Amino acid sequence: MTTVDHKKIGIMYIASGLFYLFVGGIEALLIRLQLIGPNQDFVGPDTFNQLFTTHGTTMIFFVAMPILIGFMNYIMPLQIGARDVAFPAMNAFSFWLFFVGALIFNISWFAGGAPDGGWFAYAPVTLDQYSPGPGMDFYDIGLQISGFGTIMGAINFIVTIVNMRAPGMTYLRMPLFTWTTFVTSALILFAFPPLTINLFLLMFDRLFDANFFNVGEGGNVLIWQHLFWLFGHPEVYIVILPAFGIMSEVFATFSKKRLFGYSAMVFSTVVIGFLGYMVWVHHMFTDGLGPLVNAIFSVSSMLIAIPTGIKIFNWLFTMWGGRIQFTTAMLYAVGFIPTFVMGGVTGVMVATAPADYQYHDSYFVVAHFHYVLIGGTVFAIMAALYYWYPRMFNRMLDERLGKWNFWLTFIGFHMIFFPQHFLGLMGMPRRVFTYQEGMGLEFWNLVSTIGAFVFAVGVLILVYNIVLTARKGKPAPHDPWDGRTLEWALPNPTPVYNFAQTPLVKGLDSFWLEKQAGKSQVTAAEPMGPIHMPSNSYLPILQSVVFMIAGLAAIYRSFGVALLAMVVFTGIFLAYILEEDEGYHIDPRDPDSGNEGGEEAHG
Ligand code: HEM
Ligand SMILES: [Cu+2]
Repeated sequence: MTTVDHKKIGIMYIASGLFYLFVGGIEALLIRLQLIGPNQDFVGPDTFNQLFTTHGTTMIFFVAMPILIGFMNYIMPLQIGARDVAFPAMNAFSFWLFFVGALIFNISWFAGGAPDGGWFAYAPVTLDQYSPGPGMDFYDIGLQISGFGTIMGAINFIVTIVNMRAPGMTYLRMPLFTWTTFVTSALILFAFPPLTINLFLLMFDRLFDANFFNVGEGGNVLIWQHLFWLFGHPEVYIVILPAFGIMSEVFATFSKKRLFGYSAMVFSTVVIGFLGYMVWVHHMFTDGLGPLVNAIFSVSSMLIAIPTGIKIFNWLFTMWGGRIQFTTAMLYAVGFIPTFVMGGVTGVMVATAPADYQYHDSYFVVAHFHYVLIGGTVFAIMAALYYWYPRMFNRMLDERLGKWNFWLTFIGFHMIFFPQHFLGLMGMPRRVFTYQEGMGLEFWNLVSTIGAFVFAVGVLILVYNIVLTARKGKPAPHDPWDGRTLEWALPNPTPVYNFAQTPLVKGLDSFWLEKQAGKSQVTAAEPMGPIHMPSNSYLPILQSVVFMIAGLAAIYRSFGVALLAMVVFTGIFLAYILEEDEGYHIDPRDPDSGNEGGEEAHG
């Protein structure tokens, strides 16, 4: 818990994310049970509102983001030949802020009611007049705290990639996963501040009776929507770009070919990142902003289909003529293509402003974004787990269980969400806790709920696979997939200092190049010698806990306590800055110097 090692922090992120996947998954199953047939009162309207709000928020902020950030933490420094991220202690602090933020958000279930204003928390519905309980305060404070962690994490990754690449690792030799980490971090850096500002204004409205969103007093609710989607749309690219990165690695590795159109892939990543900022109003077509505004945002949204199409074709061409191995990771990558393309097609449909008056706030939109979020992000997370597991835990996940895992989640997924397109077109609105008999909605809702349980069984198989592997999995070789990038050049278990000698990079897919040249190791760029390591620290966790106390105190309106906690927080911060800590040195020639990483084998 005091660690500052990027690899352990990465695993902590992934483990927390998987835990919340469980929480968010239960919420989803409860939602589907409520909708299994017409006029049900399984959970009732109030709980239903809380369920869809916490489900959405949890899945985006506490599942998709931390798991992807976990992989970035573990893998990206290895791919660029670095020994850690640029600011290891700040990295730990980022993790603990995320952790306590997620905790605050979820405590709400046991402390007076969960938030119920939707993941987008539209004002004025979320002002205290209309959402009286503490629920939206938990949302507001929880997301602010975890958001600070995310922003710091992004800065850390950007500095790492700019400054800490091994000699020879030029920008256009960076693996695609590193590239997408880079662009995603830039997106976070620009997208999270609007959210933070919004949450801050909402906090003032709720806690201190300010009137930013109170129309009666001259406030403006459109501001919330603009700032939210100025964050919210880039956010969807924040969770899809790293997924594209993962898929690119998996396609190249299991086709035994260099990624087709590497530079086009990099270019389209950057273009998608940029365009991600130009389209936020497509979430607001029905606000009545006028035909010109709608037309501009319609066109800019559709433009995104172009770089995305480039990517799809490059992945297909990577497979073309390759020696394809259908491992579980590759199955997820292949299954991702048609699934994600369908999500993209419905994306262009909802981006057609006049048509969106019909689709908006219907189940059609729910189908759209689950096709991209599950078919894209979740499938990529699954692929990444199977692909990088041997690197992270020294064990191979069982491939036979992996196939079950894939097919059940793949079939279950389409069973849940394909019918939702029809439900939407038949007029079933989102976020409504029930529907009447005789409107033709019964059958597809039933199919959808059954699909949810098929999907859940698929995920449980993954859990079983992880438990089984921890108990009796065989030790993995250090390069089980005949990998192409630097992370596979390291011994297993990964030494604490990563590379005993910083590698010299000679081209794209540098480990592959060395193997082609008949070598089993990468060329070193420095002589063997002692390595400087940062010390562990308990301050990041302590500081985060103090911040959590401040947050909870604010939610309970004990402003004195909150203020005191913030003073302590600042005190710790100063103590940390003033503390003189030189770290320590490790000599890789010493036989058991790298073994500390071995503890991770047990999960
Ligand atoms: C070609 C690409 C895409 C286009 C043109 C597009 C367009 C749209 C539009 C117009 C909406 C608003 C629909 C409405 O509320 O009536 C929407 C909603 C949404 N999209 Fe996409 N989208 C695309 C790709 C993606 C991707 C890649 C993701 C995520 C990985 C995503 C996630 C979402 C989410 C979460 C919502 C719902 C937000 C909410 O109302 O709660 N979209 N999309
Ligand atoms: Cu959008």
